[in-house]
Amino acid sequence: MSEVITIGEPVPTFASTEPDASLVDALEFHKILGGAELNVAIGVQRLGHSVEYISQVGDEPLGEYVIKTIKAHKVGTTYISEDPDHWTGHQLKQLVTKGDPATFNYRKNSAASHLTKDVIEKVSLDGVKIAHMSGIFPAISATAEETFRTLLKRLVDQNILITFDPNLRPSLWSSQEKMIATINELAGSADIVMPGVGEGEILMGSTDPETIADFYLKGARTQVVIVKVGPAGAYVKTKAGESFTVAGFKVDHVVDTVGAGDGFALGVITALLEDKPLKSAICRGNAVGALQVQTAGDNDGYPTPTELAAFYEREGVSED
Ligand code: KDG
Repeated sequence: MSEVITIGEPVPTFASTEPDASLVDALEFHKILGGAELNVAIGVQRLGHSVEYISQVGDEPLGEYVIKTIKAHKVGTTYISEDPDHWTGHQLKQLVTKGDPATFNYRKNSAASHLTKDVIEKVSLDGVKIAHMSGIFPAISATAEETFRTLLKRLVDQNILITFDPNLRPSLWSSQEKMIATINELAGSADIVMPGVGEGEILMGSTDPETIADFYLKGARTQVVIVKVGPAGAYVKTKAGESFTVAGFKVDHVVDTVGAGDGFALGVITALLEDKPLKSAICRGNAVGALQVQTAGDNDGYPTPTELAAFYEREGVSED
């Protein structure tokens, strides 16, 4: 039994250690583990909550590395299968001194892209309070999309609270039209939708947080839309008509932006698990995002409860 469940593709990443070298020219890399939904799972666990991660890896060294690392993070591995016929998807990542790093995915035909829906029937949802879903898994193959939809249906049928992060990865989709149509449709099954303002522009053509929120609030199940507006924090609107902005934290030195959105999601999720009000949950989302961008690695900055409390103290902010 776990409080949180998520499904995704783990992404062993070869991260360049040469500042601003292109992925072509960089010669030295170190191996880290990312994957948006896995990042969320790692951070949820670090903040003291139990979580299961559904996925599939190859029966080769990268697959073994993934399972070993996930176990070390104490994230549940009950629903991670091994596929003897396909390799674990992976990625190259640039090291940049400014802006977002370039990445390149080796994920076509990966083990996770062959995860079939029969695994979902075996998943126990007993005790699950929140399911975190993102737009990446349905992008990686038709099989993965079917598996994702099978899980989504079970979650909806059992009335489990669903958070959804569009997590746009255009290079993984067969076309931009398919990406937009699928993500906008899937979002309607989530209780809480968390797009970034830049994603809103691509998905529904506006950079105005309220317009983006109104668009996703039309979703059948959606009760809350949280639009991430980068360092400015997040704009929130609920189906009941309440709206507010929660300011972000100022970060003097950004080391790596990757994993900030996942940090935001896990901050919101863990605060909701602790019955915090929505405003406090958004504040925690902003805090975890701010901590994450100050470290290298896709999930290294996610805090323990003690580290989170120390951050709030330094900032002179109270979550409640
Ligand atoms: O959100 C962070 C992820 O982007 C990263 O850890 C790996 O690119 C990745 C992905 O698509 O999951």
